[in-house]
Amino acid sequence: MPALRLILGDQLSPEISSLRDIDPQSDMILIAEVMEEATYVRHHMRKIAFLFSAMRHFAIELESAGYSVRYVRLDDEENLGSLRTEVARTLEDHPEQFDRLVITKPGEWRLLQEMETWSGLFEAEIELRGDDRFIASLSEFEDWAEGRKQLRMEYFYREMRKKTGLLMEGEAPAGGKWNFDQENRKRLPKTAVPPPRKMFTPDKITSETLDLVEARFGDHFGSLESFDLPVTRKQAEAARDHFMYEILPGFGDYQDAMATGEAFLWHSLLSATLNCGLLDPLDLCQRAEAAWKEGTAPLNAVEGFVRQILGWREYVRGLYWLEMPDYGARNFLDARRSLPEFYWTGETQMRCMREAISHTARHAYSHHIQRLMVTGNFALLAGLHPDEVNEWYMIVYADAYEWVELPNTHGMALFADGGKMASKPYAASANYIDKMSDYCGNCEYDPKARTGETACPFNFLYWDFLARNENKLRGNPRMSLSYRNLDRKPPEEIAEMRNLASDFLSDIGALARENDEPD
Ligand code: FAD
Ligand code: DLZ
Ligand code: SF4
Repeated sequence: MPALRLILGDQLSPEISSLRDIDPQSDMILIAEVMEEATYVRHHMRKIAFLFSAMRHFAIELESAGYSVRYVRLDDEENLGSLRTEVARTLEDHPEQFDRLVITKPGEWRLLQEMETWSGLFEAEIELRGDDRFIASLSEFEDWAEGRKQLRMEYFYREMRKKTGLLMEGEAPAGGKWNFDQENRKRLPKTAVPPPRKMFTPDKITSETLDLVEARFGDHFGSLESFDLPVTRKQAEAARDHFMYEILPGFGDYQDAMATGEAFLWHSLLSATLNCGLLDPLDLCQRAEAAWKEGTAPLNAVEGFVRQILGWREYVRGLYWLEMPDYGARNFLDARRSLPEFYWTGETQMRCMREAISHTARHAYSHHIQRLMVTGNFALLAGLHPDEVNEWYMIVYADAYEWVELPNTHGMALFADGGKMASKPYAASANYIDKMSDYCGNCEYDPKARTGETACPFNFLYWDFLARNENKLRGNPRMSLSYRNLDRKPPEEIAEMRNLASDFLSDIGALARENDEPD
């Protein structure tokens, strides 16, 4: 039965389930750049350019392998603007040729829901296949989650280590410990120089894509300047190998560090190519393990890296599909303020926020601790509405798809799921940022001051956060130390900090949204 096979922008893997039984003689692959996907949120310009260029290169890869590919460009005059209409147009252009439309399920609930309505629209039978480019299947995750009150990543991760045998010595974890996190929290020494990165000069295809994005999406957030991302499988593999040999050895030590002007440090920068299918997660973990076995990278670095992929990445994907469609609707802390403008402009006196937002605008990237403990922590402390914060994270990062963005933002950063994912909110005062970075030394605010003109906003917002959410958080055993500290503060100081918080939030335009229903 001849089939039309639809490949989405984040399905750029030749082994994807929708291509598995392809017949090159009779079947056709459809890949389409469409306005609907490019604008359902106003993605960062770099993210669109990266993905369109990667899609175009993937089409060539498939053609070179002997497949028939219909590639629809965004500026194709006939382009009807959505995946559904492009499927319809292809089927109309090839009457009675295809009995089946084969698709690997998309990574976002909204699109899956839409595709599930397509069967009434087309004569071709629709076959939606599972996405098995992950190490754990969704049913494996469901089985693990079944009957558990709390879904802690650490326990899931241990199961995954046992299942794959990665970093295992028989039944025991390599090195006698499951987790080397304690060794991975070093502050960056002044003399440390982060390693140089592999950069990829745009070829003709990428240059054309950059022109298209500038013309069509020039008013979206971010910049296309010095575009150097890997867009082919070969380039993604070169970036992967560069990471494994040159960068992985230092990955662990400075995993939580932040430094002025340094966007990348020892992070892998592999998430965008991994999430769109140019790299494979199990292969990455195996290569990292091999580096440890060959003695080129220490165990704390390799375990830290493997945990991010085998643990966190698999876990958030399982959680997303387990909890959708309701996951994003919860607003446990009743956070109601709107996102201040500086999340888009970076114009704020808070040095740490300026750094994180400027890296984000420039690279469509910032590393995990900037996402979690700077922009995420600020949003949590300020009580910014989860819908607005989730949308910002979906827009600004080249690696953002809802299956991975939503649990990280809604659950981990904002605690909006009430503790499904994290055992307590990742709320922190300036002390944490000061410890893990050199930002505070260059800031107009004083990280030690809680009150007064130069008090760091992370301080008074932190205490305001604890006081404001007391009803919901005091009973959490992991918050007891924080509340004991709050109890020790003189009431006048708390009142002063709460006033400062209120004035500050008004000044920056983080205003309470009107007409919001309580959770
Ligand atoms: P590295 O630090 O080198 O880590 C290696 C790999 O591990 C990453 O490439 C990534 O694939 C994986 N990984 C690490 N942490 C996580 C995690 N928490 N969840 C899932 N995978 C992880 N990651 C995304 O891929 N897309 C997102 O939209 C996204 N949104 C986030 C939003 C917030 C608020 C937070 C706190 C984290 C978010 N993350 C997201 C997770 C993480 O920050 C990024 O995966 C990481 O920063 C990507 O950079 P890297 O490739 O250099 O990662
Ligand atoms: C993110 C994105 C963008 C910007 N554009 C397209 C596109 O034009 N065509 C396409 O097939 N996919 C695109 N994508 C990726 C999809 O949004 C992604 O496949 C879904 O969100 C499911 O994860
Ligand atoms: Fe950020 Fe406060 Fe430090 Fe300034 S003093 S960099 S605002 S934590």
